[in-house]
Amino acid sequence: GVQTDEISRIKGNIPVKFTDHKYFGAAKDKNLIVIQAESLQDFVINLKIDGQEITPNLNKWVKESFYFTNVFQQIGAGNTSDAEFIMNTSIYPKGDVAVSSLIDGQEIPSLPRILGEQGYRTATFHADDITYWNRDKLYPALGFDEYFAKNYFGDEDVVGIGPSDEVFYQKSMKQLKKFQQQGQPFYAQLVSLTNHTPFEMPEDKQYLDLPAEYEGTLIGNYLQSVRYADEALGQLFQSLQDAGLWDNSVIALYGDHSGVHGRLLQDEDVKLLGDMFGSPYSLIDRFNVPFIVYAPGVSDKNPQEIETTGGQLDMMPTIANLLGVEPNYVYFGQNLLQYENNLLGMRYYLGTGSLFNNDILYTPETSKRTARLYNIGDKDMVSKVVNPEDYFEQNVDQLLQIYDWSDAYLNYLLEK
Ligand code: GP9
Repeated sequence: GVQTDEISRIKGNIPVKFTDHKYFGAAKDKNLIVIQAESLQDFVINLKIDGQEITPNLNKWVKESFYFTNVFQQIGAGNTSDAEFIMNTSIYPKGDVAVSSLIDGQEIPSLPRILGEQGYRTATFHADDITYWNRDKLYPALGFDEYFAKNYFGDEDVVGIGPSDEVFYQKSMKQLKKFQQQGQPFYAQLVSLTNHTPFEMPEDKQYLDLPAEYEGTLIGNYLQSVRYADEALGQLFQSLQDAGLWDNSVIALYGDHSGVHGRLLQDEDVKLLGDMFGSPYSLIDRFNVPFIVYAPGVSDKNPQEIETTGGQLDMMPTIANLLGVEPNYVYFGQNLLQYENNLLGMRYYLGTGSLFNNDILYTPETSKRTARLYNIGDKDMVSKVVNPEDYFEQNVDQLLQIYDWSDAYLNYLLEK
């Protein structure tokens, strides 16, 4: 649509047809399995502590995938549920209020709806109570045919809020196999749970041998918990292979939001992170979530690490393009395999008007004219006071227009 072209232009791209990309439809009619990984930050990928990988299974998998290394969270107060909303719509969330709390009976244009029109069966899986984050309203609004929540997953092997990721994936697999038997392509979203704050794992689920100074700290606990989440993912990947689903499914994974942040993060934790990275823990590290897309016959033949800056809004168009389905409504992200430039906003966790492009994160402080500026490449803070016009070709007000359009569109959808 016209507005989508205008959005591309504002981001600094020459608009091209969605269908003109070389990978458009490269994974046509494949199943789609999208894993939303709780509290997973990008820095753990390929990180080692005392020679031990934190995410050995993901590290292996990124080598046969498209791995987007500079994707940032864009959620608002709705945290995990906002991430689900963004993934399935490519519309900006509200910010200071969870989108799901405003939903009651509306029909939101979405990936489940457009895949449903293509003959896909759609389902979403999460082991918490369905009313948490108003998901009993959110999922039907997003057009999922079915959802599987706490009632289905039970209370076996509970860690923290719910059943362990191992149980979650095993029980989800039972349904995926049923879908497979019915011969209809499916879209399944799996929203994991175990790697949730405070990240305290029972002894038998701790796989890392941590250096003494990490033991019992937020960072040590987070690394153990992520290591467990990765172990469970490794089991899921094996099950998908054993079931014969690996070769006919696009499998995508992303982090919903940061895990190490806020009041729990003590000075000693920041130091431990800096020691591991060899550079200070910055806002870039905090908001950078992994986004990984595996498309059989496509990404495995030409695996890539893609550095284009992206946000959670970009995940839906990127995946839809591979599947060969063009969204039939206004969306605000872009296919990250197609466009090299980007411009995306974040609010709530950073002041409204915070923007990322390929080079910098710009975050206004007291006014639009003073800001902190971080370099995406080396993650450092560049300067305390900057004039955005020196860093963006576009005028900042024009950039913020994208928000206004997204908000106006969402308000219209919510009022219907
Ligand atoms: C709750 C779970 C975690 O059901 O998804 O949500 P969060 O606290 O991360 O928003």
